[in-house]
Amino acid sequence: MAEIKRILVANRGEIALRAIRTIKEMGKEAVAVYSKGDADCAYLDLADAKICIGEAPSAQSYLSIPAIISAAEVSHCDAIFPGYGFLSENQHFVEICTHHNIKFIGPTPEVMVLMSDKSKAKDVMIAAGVPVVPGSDGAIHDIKDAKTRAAEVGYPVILKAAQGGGGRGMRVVEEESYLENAFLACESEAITAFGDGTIYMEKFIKDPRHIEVQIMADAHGNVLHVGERDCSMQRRHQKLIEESPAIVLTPEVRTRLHDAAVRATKFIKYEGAGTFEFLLDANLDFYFMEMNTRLQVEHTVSEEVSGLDLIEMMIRVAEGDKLPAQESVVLKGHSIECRISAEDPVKFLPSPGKINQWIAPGGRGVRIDTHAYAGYIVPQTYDSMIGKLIVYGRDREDAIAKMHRALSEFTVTGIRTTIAFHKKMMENPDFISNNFNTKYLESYNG
Ligand code: MV4
Repeated sequence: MAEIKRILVANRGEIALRAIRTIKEMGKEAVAVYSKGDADCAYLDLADAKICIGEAPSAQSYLSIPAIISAAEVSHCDAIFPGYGFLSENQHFVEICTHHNIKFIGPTPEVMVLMSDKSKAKDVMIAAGVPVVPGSDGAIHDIKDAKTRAAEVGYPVILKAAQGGGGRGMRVVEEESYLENAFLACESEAITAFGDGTIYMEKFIKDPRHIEVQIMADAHGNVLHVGERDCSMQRRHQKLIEESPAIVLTPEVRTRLHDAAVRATKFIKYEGAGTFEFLLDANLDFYFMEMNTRLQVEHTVSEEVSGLDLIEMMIRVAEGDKLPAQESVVLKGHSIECRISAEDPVKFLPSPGKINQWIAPGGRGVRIDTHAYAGYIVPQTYDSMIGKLIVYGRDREDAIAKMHRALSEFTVTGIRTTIAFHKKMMENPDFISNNFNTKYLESYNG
């Protein structure tokens, strides 16, 4: 492994800008790629070069392996930073990068594939000694098998597609009479959506919290955790608010959670940034859910409480550098992130268009990661998230106060945004008292 000099940023929007910033700070060169739908994005001019990679639809640009590889070749990049989404978890892309002598800043394709099969990932976690939800121990083969296993596990159960994840391809089954239909529906949905009808079963955990651990691993077997995040404030499997630390945890449970994630990372010989997602039940028992083999949107709150730049660490690890000791990672204070989307704040329907006015908050403890500005036209082609407002405070109360203050300063006109939703949430007694779980927004009516 050698020094990386020029990095192609294979993504768009706020994360592309976020990566360009770190690359420049490291004294390296950044090459931006853009689709015809993003040609007017101002951040492209912050890169050392920009290359058009195709038409606005992602399939013809950000998801096109030939387009991205060609861009890296013609611009003489020695590495690619994938960001999240798009090609970030595509094993073929990683293999092709390697064939072209371009360093993919992330894990190996083998571990990526292993973690993409949620049923296999679960088996690996059992072998690593990480707690998992009791269930079928591997795939279910037919309805008879499903009935036997559900009787052992106890209703309610949840059927999950092995290739699912992020909430796709799941079915909750309350009692045996619903099992047959649910199994067949889940299987055919999985075949349609993922080309693989493999299904596994788990005991259904009621009203869980979503807690995840940020990890970082180098090529020498050193593994760090960068604390945990509470991402329970979600709507239809879209995270809206994330924070670190998860104050619901006791110090003892927190330590066990971090240890489990580090143990798992070492067991699978992981390299780069990754996240272990856990379900946390009302007894504070945690269970491995899935591993994300990429940097996530909400990595920012972990950066705030640790003072680390996780993209810098990813790049250094890709260069073969050794990670610092766990003891050097000092987690302090509290950070909250609100995802700002071009959406109706009540119905959450996309609201693309031109931003007329953009008055961003600032001041102590306020960070905004966004590629948006006054005059920017939010395209309808891509995800509606246009930025992230992140605050850092002494403790959760201080962070909420800062977030409320920052949201009050934030003025965006021309499009609708989720700013109003977040402002209400910062005044919501359940949010303030940390009394919510992943189901909270299903019954919430503003
Ligand atoms: C579960 C569960 C309850 N019990 N598994 C949703 C995303 C996918 N990764 C797994 N998910 C769940 N798995 C068992 N055994 C509840 C969910 C779940 C959920 C989890 C995290 C955050 C939000 C959620 C919303 C609905 C369901």
